[in-house]
Amino acid sequence: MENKIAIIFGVTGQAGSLLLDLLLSKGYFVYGAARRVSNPNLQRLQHNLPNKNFKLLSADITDTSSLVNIFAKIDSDEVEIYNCAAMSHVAISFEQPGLTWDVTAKGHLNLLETVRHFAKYKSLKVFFCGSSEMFGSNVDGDDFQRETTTFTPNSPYATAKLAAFNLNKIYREAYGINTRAGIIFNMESSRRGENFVTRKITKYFGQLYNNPFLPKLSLGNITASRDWTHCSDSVKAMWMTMQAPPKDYVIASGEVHTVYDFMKKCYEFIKDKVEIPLKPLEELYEIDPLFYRPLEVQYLAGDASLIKKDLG
Ligand code: G4F
Repeated sequence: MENKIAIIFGVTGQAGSLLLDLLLSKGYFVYGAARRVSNPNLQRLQHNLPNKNFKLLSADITDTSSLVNIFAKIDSDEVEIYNCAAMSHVAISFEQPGLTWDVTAKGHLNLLETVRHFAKYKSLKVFFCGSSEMFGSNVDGDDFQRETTTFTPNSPYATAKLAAFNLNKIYREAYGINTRAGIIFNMESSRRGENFVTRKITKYFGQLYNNPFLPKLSLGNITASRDWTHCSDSVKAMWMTMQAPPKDYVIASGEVHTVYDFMKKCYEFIKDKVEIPLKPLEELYEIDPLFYRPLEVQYLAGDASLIKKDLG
């Protein structure tokens, strides 16, 4: 039997690289599209580089011609396209809103336009990584966010994701493009970038294990609540939506914790394992306003019952 074919944009990131692992394990042939950078950032997919079912291609989602070049190279009539490419750090989007929009919003538009033209010759399916940040601070009466909850984005990042999410829907309805989106709540793993809060905290406590005299950990708003899912589970959900008719789904755990709770859990995890007793938790961190955002999403809680009902 022939391999199924997939393209992952943003393959060097956390979600893209875990999706690559999943698709290769399912027997796909995968093209990974990555931007050329002077310092190679292939750590997350190093183990897959020798795999004969994986080909790394140079492309940038902000450059439509590079997308056309990729699609023209792929000699298959049926392709699954996953767009995980984004400027994904919410705080940084306040400092670099233009770049955030170029990559996250315009980038997805470039992809949709390219797919629209190639759809005449090939059967292409698209998945877009939308974000729970699109809800901003809006929750339904039961304190959950779901597919029907009104979006009230409050960062440049969230507006860019919402623009792309809306375009994705418009291209499905206007041109019949086989495209769907996940409204994805926070995804975490050991591959998470170190400037996201869970990895920043786990890295600190990992180092504290070896050196109990580390300087304090500086954090921002530790009262924020997030719905965290292991990213391997989130990418599995992405793949499942791709096997079903095109429809947008919340991808979430439904479990909510504060950043402080997360840190406390990490502290408790290593407390009994270290040889030199640790200081009390309250003496190990400090609040630095540098890590506050101009606007904060204080609470995210996803209701994933629709995807559970439709796709199990
Ligand atoms: O880990 P974070 O930076 O993730 P955030 O902002 O929730 O965004 C992530 O999840 C979104 C989905 O909901 C994605 F769309 C997005 O791409 C990204 O993957 O921050 C989590 C919370 C925030 O409330 C933040 O203010 O932690 C708070 N926080 C407190 N101290 C901190 C810090 N965040 C970071 N990054 N660094 C801190 O020192």
